[in-house]
Amino acid sequence: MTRTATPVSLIGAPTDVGAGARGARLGPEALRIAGLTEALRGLGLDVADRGNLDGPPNPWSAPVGGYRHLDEVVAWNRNVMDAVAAELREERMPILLGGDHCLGLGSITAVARHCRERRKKLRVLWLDAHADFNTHEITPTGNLHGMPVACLIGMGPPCLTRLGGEAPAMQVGEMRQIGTRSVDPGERQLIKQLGLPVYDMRRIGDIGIKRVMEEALDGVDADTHLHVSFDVDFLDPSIAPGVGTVVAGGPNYREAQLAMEMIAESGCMGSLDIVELNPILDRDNHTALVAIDLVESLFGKSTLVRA
Ligand code: EXY
Ligand code: MN
Ligand code: MN
Ligand code: MN
Repeated sequence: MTRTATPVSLIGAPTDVGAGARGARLGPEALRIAGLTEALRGLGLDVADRGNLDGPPNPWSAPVGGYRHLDEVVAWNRNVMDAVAAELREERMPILLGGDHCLGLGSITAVARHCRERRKKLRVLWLDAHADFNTHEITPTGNLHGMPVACLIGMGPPCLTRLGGEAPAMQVGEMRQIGTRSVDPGERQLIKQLGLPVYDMRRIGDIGIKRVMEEALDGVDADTHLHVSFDVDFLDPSIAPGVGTVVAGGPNYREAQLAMEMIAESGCMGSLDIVELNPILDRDNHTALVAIDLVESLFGKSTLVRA
């Protein structure tokens, strides 16, 4: 099966300013050392590595007004948004290498604006153990990697919700959360109140990952830009221990791979985040290797052999 060389661009964002543990800042290098570029080139992709973005250091200080490191998170997300937007303008697929998941705000703000400009529909698949749907009033930690989804749909300070110039960056109905299994009380209430589409692990247990992915991808067509925000803690910790906020009871390798294969078969993925990899908590870079394996399935590796 010959593949046109889809142009993809790696963007490193070495920061953990939004996280509750330090170490995700080493994620971009861990992915490069684990062979991400070679793996994607091996699938016939045209890979450009744009290197690492710059941004303020992690002050490692206490929350102020319910936010930890707000100014630093804004600065990093602005840089991420600009870098992702530049690749989309070049018709290249941005692959953001985190870094913690607060960066999903800048990445998806750029993608949503691109979709508006190109009159494309947007669908975001948020693969994550967590809902990341906290606000400063209800957060248990003040860590902004637990808030990007709330900010994206317009709940948060203007410096975050209007990063791309207008709020909300996206509609709640454009989001599908998959793999959720750790939700705070305040988040649970907000999810119900706003109708955030969540396919949690209980739903996956009830109907299976295949049916969940069919539903989550329902309506995704050639006019849709599909953004995948892959928080590596989506995976069960037994296969991906190197993350900052492990939660037992996640998808096993084959379930995760089937999810990636179905995304690949949609042919609509236009951008990707790979976040929350924390090499400090990993062993022998194992989690980076597993993440790359699954990203290869996102680009059709494990289904190439199908007739
Ligand atoms: N819900 C908890 C909080 O808001 O602090 C934990 C959030 C973890 C977020 C990680 C990135 O997915
Ligand atoms: Mn495009
Ligand atoms: Mn997350
Ligand atoms: Mn998570």
